[in-house]
Amino acid sequence: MTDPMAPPPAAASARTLVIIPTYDERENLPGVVERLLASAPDVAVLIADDNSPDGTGEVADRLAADDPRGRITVLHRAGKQGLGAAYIAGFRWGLERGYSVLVEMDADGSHPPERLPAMLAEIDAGADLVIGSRYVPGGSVENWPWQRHVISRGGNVYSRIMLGVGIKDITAGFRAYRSESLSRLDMDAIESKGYCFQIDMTWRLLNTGGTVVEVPITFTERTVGHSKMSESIFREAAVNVARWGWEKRRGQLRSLVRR
Ligand SMILES: Nc1nc2c(ncn2[C@@H]2O[C@H](COP(=O)(O)OP(=O)(O)O)[C@@H](O)[C@H]2O)c(=O)[nH]1
Ligand SMILES: [Mg+2]
Repeated sequence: MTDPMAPPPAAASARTLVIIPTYDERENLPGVVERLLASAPDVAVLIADDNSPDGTGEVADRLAADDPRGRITVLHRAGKQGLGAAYIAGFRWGLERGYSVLVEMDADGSHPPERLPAMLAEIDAGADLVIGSRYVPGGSVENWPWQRHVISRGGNVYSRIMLGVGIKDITAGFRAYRSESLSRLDMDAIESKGYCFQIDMTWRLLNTGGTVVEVPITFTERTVGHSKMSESIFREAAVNVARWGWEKRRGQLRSLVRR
């Protein structure tokens, strides 16, 4: 029998770790962390810095020291190893410490932390992965040149067709994962570095039976610093997505032939 005096079970969102990877974001980071803690005061924050040459690591240390509630930790990593590696290190750190929800958020201000409570509500409602989506009704992108729109939209349409999934914004980087579902994925096998990391994680989650919900956000391109998006990142995504789509269809064909 349950103890009538026991407190009600805490919402999953009460044990949330927000992981913020940084590389040369000293001017952006303080404002983003301030907005985040104003929108979701009970979360813990892990800043994963790859020894940024501009001193972002020290800025992060100062933010951690100045937070009266001790909510901020800094993971100092040896050097630039890409977004995917920083997130995997952050996920491991969070899983070891028993957080029930792990959130990915950029440091450049493009992901609105004000939408995090709506995203965490979907985790509480049962989703395994919640994507802060630019391409569902109510979502949008601000301050992008037309070329960037074409690449992002094109990448999503390409992934939908190749992988045969209905997710509108599979490359999005503002996400919340239920830890239980994340811990089932073989993170050692992930080699994707750039955007592909987001697609890779989603694809693995779907293949383990996980559910995905998209919550609309307004994505606002950074005004300070520069994007680390490059042609090699783009190529990595194009090649891997084609390969995963092919492997899936080959598997389907084989099982048809066997029948
Ligand atoms: N730790 C770490 N963070 C990175 C690395 N590359 C990018 N980031 C961070 O990942 C986030 C997204 O990167 P950004 O350059 O804005 O990519 P974009 O939004 O796709 O243009 C930002 O917070 C970056 O500082 C990296 O190699 N290591
Ligand atoms: Mg960005």
